[in-house]
Amino acid sequence: MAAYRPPHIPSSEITPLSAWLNRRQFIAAAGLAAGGLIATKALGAPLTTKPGAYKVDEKTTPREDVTTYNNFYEFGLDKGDPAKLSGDFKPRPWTIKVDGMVAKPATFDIDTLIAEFPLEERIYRMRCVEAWSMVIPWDGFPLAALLDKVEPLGSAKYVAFETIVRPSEMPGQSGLFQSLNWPYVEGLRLDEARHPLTLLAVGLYGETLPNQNGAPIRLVVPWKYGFKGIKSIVRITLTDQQPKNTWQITNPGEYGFYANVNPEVDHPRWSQATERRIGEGGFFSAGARRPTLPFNGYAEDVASLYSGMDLRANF
Ligand SMILES: Nc1nc2c(c(=O)[nH]1)N[C@H]1C(S)=C(S)[C@@H](COP(=O)(O)O)O[C@H]1N2
Ligand SMILES: [Mo]
Repeated sequence: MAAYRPPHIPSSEITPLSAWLNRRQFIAAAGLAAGGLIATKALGAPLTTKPGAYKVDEKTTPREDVTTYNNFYEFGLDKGDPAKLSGDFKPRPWTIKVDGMVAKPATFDIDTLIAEFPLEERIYRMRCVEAWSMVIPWDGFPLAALLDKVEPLGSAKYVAFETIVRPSEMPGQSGLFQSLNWPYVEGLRLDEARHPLTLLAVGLYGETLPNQNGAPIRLVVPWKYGFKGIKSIVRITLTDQQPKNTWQITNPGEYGFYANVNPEVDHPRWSQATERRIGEGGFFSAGARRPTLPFNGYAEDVASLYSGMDLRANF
């Protein structure tokens, strides 16, 4: 990727990619999205979950904000696009293939998994790399439970994830201008993937996951920046090579593999020291700013995973 000079726009107001694109391309893409279909918002079915062990003692972000302020480039670049343009997406039937360095590779039907694993509600802080945050009541099961079923081999060191490619239902994948390379991909170290905080979410606010939030199944890693939470997962592969992630591929100078929330390491174009809590502070206000916590407030649980590592070099 050639060296990139960022434009001088207030960084709090732009998404990383819209800043990264040249303005002409961005306007063309926005035009395509505006001419696209406007979907009606369908509510998911209620889920039966039990209260999980993990809870944040902070006000939850209103459901309206959680489901209308999204990043999901398969449905467009603007935060409002996923809610507006994901109505044609069909999250069922759905299978996930789990393969690679495992003793028992298998393809799982999503509803069979949901029936098999007891669902837990966990209230997690989510912190995006653009310095906004939410507190979301997720419903899901630990990723470790699924990994156990396929029996990772001793040689497996990392877990790679892949989002579905379905341009017929995802306007961001079918337009003339393609924002990212599809499929969207992500990765974790195996010990991060097995950590009890790492969740495969299938719902929020007690209902089946809305399309715009990553239906039918998405990753939530609460101590990392939001982009690690890959949506609409169709494949999970155990490997001995550190997987690349989409934002790192798109802009390697700005996004790394680890992406642990770290107020001391700034993004090259903005500070990561504070965050704006979505849904607080009123419509015309920038929202209440609060200091960002190391590991997004989960340091006690996860800091030991990185002992001895230089967290500036491994951003
Ligand atoms: N497949 C896919 N997954 C994705 C993204 C995306 O564009 N495509 N965006 C990521 C980013 S940058 C963030 S901040 C979170 C947003 O999740 P939310 O919309 O549920 O808040 O999803 C992540 N997962
Ligand atoms: Mo993000």
